Amino acid sequence: MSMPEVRLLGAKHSPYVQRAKWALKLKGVEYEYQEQDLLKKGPVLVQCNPIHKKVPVLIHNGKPIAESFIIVEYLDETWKNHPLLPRDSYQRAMTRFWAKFVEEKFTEVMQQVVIVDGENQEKEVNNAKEALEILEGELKGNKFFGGENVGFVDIVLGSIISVCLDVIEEVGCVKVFDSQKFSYLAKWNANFLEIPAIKETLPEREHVLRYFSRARRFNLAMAAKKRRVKLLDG
Ligand SMILES: N[C@@H](CCC(=O)N[C@@H](CS)C(=O)NCC(=O)O)C(=O)O
Repeated sequence: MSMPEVRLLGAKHSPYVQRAKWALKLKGVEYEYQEQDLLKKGPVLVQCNPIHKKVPVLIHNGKPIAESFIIVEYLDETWKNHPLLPRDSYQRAMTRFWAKFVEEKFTEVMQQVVIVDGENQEKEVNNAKEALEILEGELKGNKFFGGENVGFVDIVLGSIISVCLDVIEEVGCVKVFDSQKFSYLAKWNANFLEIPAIKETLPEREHVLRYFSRARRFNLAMAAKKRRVKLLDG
């Protein structure tokens, strides 16, 4: 049996995998999806992403590509319909700047919000709100960060706001997003979720919830254990 031209190694809960799924769907690329067990990584994942051993991995004509940003850019360069990054070099650079901003100042901060407690959590919640304020200012009244159509920044931000935010708020018992304060972003989220290719490919909330609940329990237990060891060491 011949191998499909495009394969995606993923995990149901993963916001990073979601980016690749959305880019593939928006471009109408047919692919075979292969769910990976991240607690017991199989040989295909290890071979295809030997450095990080993480998902997503896109395999195109037998050649693997890792890292969600790189995958989305690769898809955009290979399938020209529904462009996700602008053609103009300066606009492209700006798009990359904002995608990097979202990743470092929002996605990574929200990953912390869900696994820490107390003062540390408050600090991270404030950092996340600061990032949202900046994004609210950047979006202004535009429909999407990509203009009239969904683009790279929308996909990156959507993978966390539209997929994980309310789950993180529930699991971490915090409130980060105020839809009155961030009214442009709230409208943006509603517009984003209206797009058929986006809503048809959303992960089930239950998988995302299970993943973040487990991550919180595990990290809080590890932190408590470290505190106990420190106390015993005097
Ligand atoms: N920077 C990577 C992050 C990917 C990532 O963290 N993937 C997680 C799933 S949400 C993973 O594979 N984790 C397995 C592990 O850390 O061992 C990307 O953008 O693709």
